Parts: sequence; structure tokens; C-alpha cells
Amino acid sequence: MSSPPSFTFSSPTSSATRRRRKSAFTYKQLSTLAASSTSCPLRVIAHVDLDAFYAQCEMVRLGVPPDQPLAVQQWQGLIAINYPARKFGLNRHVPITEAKKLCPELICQHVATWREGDAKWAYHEDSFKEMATHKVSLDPYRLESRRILALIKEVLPAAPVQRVEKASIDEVFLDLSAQVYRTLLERYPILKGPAPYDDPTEHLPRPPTTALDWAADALVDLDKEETEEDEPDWDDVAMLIGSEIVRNVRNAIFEKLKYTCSAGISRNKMLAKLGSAHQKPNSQTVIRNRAVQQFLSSFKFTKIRNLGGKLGDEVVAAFKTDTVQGLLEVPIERLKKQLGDDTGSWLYSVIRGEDTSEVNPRTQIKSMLSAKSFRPSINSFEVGVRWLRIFVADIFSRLVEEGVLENKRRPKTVNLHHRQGAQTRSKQAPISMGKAVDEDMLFDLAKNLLAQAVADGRAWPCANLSLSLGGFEDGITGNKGISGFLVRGDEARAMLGVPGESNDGGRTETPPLNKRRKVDDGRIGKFFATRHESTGGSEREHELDDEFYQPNETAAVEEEQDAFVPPPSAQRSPPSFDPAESSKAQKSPDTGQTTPANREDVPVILHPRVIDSYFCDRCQQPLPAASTGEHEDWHFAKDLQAQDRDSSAESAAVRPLQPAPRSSMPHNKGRGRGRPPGQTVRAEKGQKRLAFG
Ligand code: TTP
Ligand code: CA
Ligand code: CA
Repeated sequence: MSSPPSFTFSSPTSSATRRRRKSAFTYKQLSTLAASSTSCPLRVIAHVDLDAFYAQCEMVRLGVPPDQPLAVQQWQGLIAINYPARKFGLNRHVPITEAKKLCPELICQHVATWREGDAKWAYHEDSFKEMATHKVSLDPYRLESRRILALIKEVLPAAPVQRVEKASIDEVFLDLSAQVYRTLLERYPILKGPAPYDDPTEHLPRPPTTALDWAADALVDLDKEETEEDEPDWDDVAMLIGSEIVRNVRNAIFEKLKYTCSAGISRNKMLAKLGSAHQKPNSQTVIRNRAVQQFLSSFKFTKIRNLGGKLGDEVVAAFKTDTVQGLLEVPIERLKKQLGDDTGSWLYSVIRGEDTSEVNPRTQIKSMLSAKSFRPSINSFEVGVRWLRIFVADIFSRLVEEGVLENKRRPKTVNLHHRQGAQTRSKQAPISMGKAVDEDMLFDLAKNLLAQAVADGRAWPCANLSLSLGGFEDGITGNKGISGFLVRGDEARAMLGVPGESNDGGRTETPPLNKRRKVDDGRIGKFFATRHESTGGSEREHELDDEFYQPNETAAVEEEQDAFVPPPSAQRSPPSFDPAESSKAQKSPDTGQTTPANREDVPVILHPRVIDSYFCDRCQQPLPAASTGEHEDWHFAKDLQAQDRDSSAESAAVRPLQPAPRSSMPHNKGRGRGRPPGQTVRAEKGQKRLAFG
């Protein structure tokens, strides 16, 4: 650890004092800290990552002493190795027999599994032999992950000061800015102002502090031109406060739940994440602003968040280097030319330690998946159905936790993916809005989809089967059905002051709101849109982060399937892939579209005072903004009706398709509540309605 900076006051007339009388930061910049602004130069972000997470879960569950080597086994592979076992040279690549030779006292605990026919997962003895009839359950780890997350939220001040983003099953980002701001003002009332001349662009006074006590933190070495004798400025003080907060959080996790974790504290997510991995286990690393370049230059850029996958490979191939140092020499124009404007600029900033991505506290799940790979492949409907039973039970227990029984949240679609050779195909069906979601209903839908796959004649031999639910939304609670909100046609328009058909005749020139997104070069926009969804790991129950890899073939097969099944066609960037969303993007967008011609049937949701309006591109008319959700729900209900009407029993399924056109790929996700699958975008010119099953 480096020694803390010292600070002495000298004569007020010396030039040194004049230099340091002012901080580099202004009153205005300080005020943006309170709002957790992503452009604030004083912001403090932390990344917390559990040490050897699954292994710790098993140690806590079994009461294993902290120095006992333990690894978590999945069939014939190891997927998590605790730190005492790592001392023996064990890692995920080491085969179990080898691991036991290297470390004879190693405990190999197999993950919990669902056994065919059982109503719940359990820890079964000898389950590693049962790959053919059992399916891995990650529920125990998911549950521990939730307990830890809940504790973190309890320790921190309430929202909006608290900003916590779950990034994967064992990691979170914390935006500590607002809390740090509060503490700064408490400890240094001088910062309350007012600014000289009431001018917020005035610089703050320097911190009246002589030394910062970094306690047991690992401090990253300073940049070349900096020395520890340089006086601290407010960014250093802010980091110190952030570091205290993180220490408290980590202590609480250990005291209450007996888990150790590591953390990184810095000015943004990218640096914080690199920091948490810097000194594992059980320690925290602070990367002060004055140490950023030094810290980053020691890395391969492929270690940086979002550069671990295909994008990183592309950059290595293009610029013939994998180091940050090497890439720093490439001018921004070349980066842009090679990678597109957005990617190029993003990369240019990131390797210079800049990252303005926000800590996103959304925690709601958007999809859930349960899957299994088969070795050997399965060949009959009956066997497939038995697995569907397990998938449904697995997913339903998670649905219950999501509040589906109380209708707090509900999924809109069910998707079945099945792999035959290298081909993964999908079938999708809507979940009827009117009915309660229960296990039997999901099982019936799933069976139907499998029956359709079988009827297509391309189901067997099946190497992988998965079931996912998508399009989760807040359910309607209380007794207001959709129709309770609706008033019809001209009456509604009159009340809203919306012009009738006679005077707004043709189509408007204004593009509908959801068409106004900037269309970029199709790479990074797509990439980031998807990352954005996936970094809120809790939105999906396939908790993966971009470092997730499978070192061991045997472990790989099952982990991939139990957590996540990217069809081969989707294995390019974006690095995370949501099968549910993919099927949406592939689906025909042409069902039951309401056209301007029949719009007098369109109900409008009335609000007594209409202030803001939005333009519904399907009705081609403005509506009160506050009613967007309900209105889109109405479209959704209509679409389902239309589907029910004009399709046979097989109508809900879609044939596997070629990749969707770029413009309809997943960056269209999340545009609006109530938008049914396949309605995300309109048909491209020349795109036909797709034949059903
Ligand atoms: P990681 O955080 O990558 O690893 P870890 O927590 O085991 O170890 P570290 O102390 O280095 O952070 O992954 C979290 C859990 O995810 C891990 O305990 C097991 C699971 N996992 C797999 O099942 N397969 C994998 O390839 C990886 C990387 C993780
Ligand atoms: Ca971890
Ligand atoms: Ca992790």
C-alpha cells in the first residue's frame, strides 16, 4: 500500500499556497454530484463481486470452515473453486480427477438438480452420474444472491440516494455519488457555499485536510506525473468516503451473511469493475483519478467491460494489438473508420479511462429461461414433454417469487427453442391476457409448441431444448380491466380536442415516436442497446456477464444450457442474447395492425386534463401521454383477438427464420409497454407475412 499523502499549510503569501488555495473543481460540479450525474468529475462508483461465489454458497450452506478447499462440481467439471483450493493450483480448467490428485482434501460439492418427475430441485447424492435424467438448478445461488442484494440495499440510504444495479448473479454496481455528496457536506460545511459572487463556476476551496487515511484499501499506483506528496483534492476525498461506504457494506455482508467479496472504487463502472478483480479475495481497490492512466495501461483492453467478446476480437484483428498501451497510439479517426463512429469514439474514450454509462437501478426481470442439453440426443415427444414438465416447474417457482400469483408481474410470451445439429429453431405463443398464469397453463402451451415442432418434422434428434418466458410487464392490479379505461371514437377525440378524420386526413409527416431513434451504423447501437438490457442482469434470470465463459467442455454444455442458450446464429456480438427477444425480432410484424381507415373504433383513454400528448403510430393520432401504457395494452388485446380469430390452433407459432433485417434487431427492444411480439417494428418493404406452423 502506498503511503497516504501528507499536507502542510505554509505561509499564505507563498506561491505554493496560492496554487493550492483553489480546488480543480467548481461549485457547479460539486452540485452535480448530488444528482448522481454521469458527467460529474467527482462521481464515485463501486463494483462489488463475491469471491468464488458458488463455492462460498456451498460453504455457507454446509458450514465448511473458511480454510477448507472446496469446489463446486457440475457433472464432470468444476465451475467454482474457493480460494483455499486455488492455492493448490486448481481452476475451472482442471479435470476433477486431476484436482483431487493436486488437493486430496478437496470437497467437490455437486450443484443441486431437478430430477425428472420431482416437484422441486434438491441436492442429490451421486447426481454427477445422472446427467441424462437430471437438470442443474442454480436456484440456491440465485436465492443467496437475492439475500446479499437485499442486505446491500438495507445498508445503504434509501433511494434516490441509493443507486444499486445488479450486474450478474454475484456482482453489483453502486453509484455512491449522492451519498458521498451528503457526507462531504456534513464533514466539510465549507462546501455548502455560497460560491463567491454567487457564481457556481467559481472553484471550490481546497480540502482542509492534511492526510487521507485509506485504511486497508489497495491503492493503485499513481500516474507518472503525480506524486503522493501532491495535496489531495475533492476527488480524492470523495473516493475516500466512497471507500468507507464500501467497507461498511462488505463488513455487513460478512457479519450478517458470512460472505466475503471484493470491490473496486473509482469514477466510473468500467474502472470500478477492473478494480474489484485487482486484488481478490476479500479486499477493495481504489483507483483515484490521478492513478487511472497508470492502472489502465497495464491491461489488455480485452479485460475491459464490453471488450471481452467479439468486439474485442474485432479490435485486436483490426489494430494488431491487444494492449491499452498499443491502442492509445491509434488516432480517433482510424478507430471510427474501422469500427464506425459510435464504437470508435466509445473505444477512444474507454481506453483513456472515460465511461459515462450510468448505474441503472432497474431490477425487474424481463425474461426467464430453463434449458437442457441432451447427450445423447432425445428422440421422442414423450421424453421432450417430461423435460418440459421440469422446465415449467423450474420457471414457475421463479415466477412465484416475481409476484405472478398476485399479478404484480406477468409474462406475455412463451418460447420454445430446440436444437437439431447446428440449427436452433424457435416457436412462440402469446400468453392469454385474461387468464391467471399457472403451471398447467404454461405446461399446455409448452406442449403445444413442442407438438408444432414435431409436426414440422425437424424436431428429432434434439440436442437441446429450452423454454423461456418473455415480455414481462407489470400486471394490472385492482379491478380496472382494460375496458374500464376506454371511451370510443369521436366522443373521445372531441373531449381531447383531437381533430377528427375530416381535417387531419392524410398520414402525418411526423415520424411516430418509436421511429425517431437515430439509426447508426448498426453495430454499436445494437451492441449497446443489448448491453444496456443485459447489464441489468436481474432483468433476466439467465444471469451472465460478459466474462462468462466455459473452460471445460463438460461443464460448458450444462452450464450454458441451464443458464443460457445462445443459438449458434446469435453468437456474434452483441455478447448477450435473449432468445425471447430474438424470436420477436424474427416474427412477422404483420398481425392485426390497426390502420387509419378503421380508427374510429380505436378507444382513447381519457384523463380529465390532457397536458402532454404522444403520437400513436398505429392509430395515427395523438393521445394523452399519460395513457401510453393503457393504450398500448389495448392494441395488444386487439392483436391477440385478431390472432385468435384468424389463425388455427397452430397460429401462434412461427417458423424459424433467417436473421431479421438489421433495423428490426433487438435495439428496438423495450419501446413501449404492451407492444406485442412481432409488432416491435413494421415490415420491411418486400417482407411477407410468414406462414404459420
Ligand atoms: P465469477 O464471478 O466469474 O467467479 P467466482 O465468483 O467463482 O470467482 P472470483 O472470486 O474470481 O470472482 O463467477 C460467479 C459464479 O458464476 C461462479 O462462482 C460460478 C459461475 N460460473 C460458472 O458457472 N461458469 C463460469 O465459467 C464462470 C466464469 C462462472
Ligand atoms: Ca465472483
Ligand atoms: Ca462475477
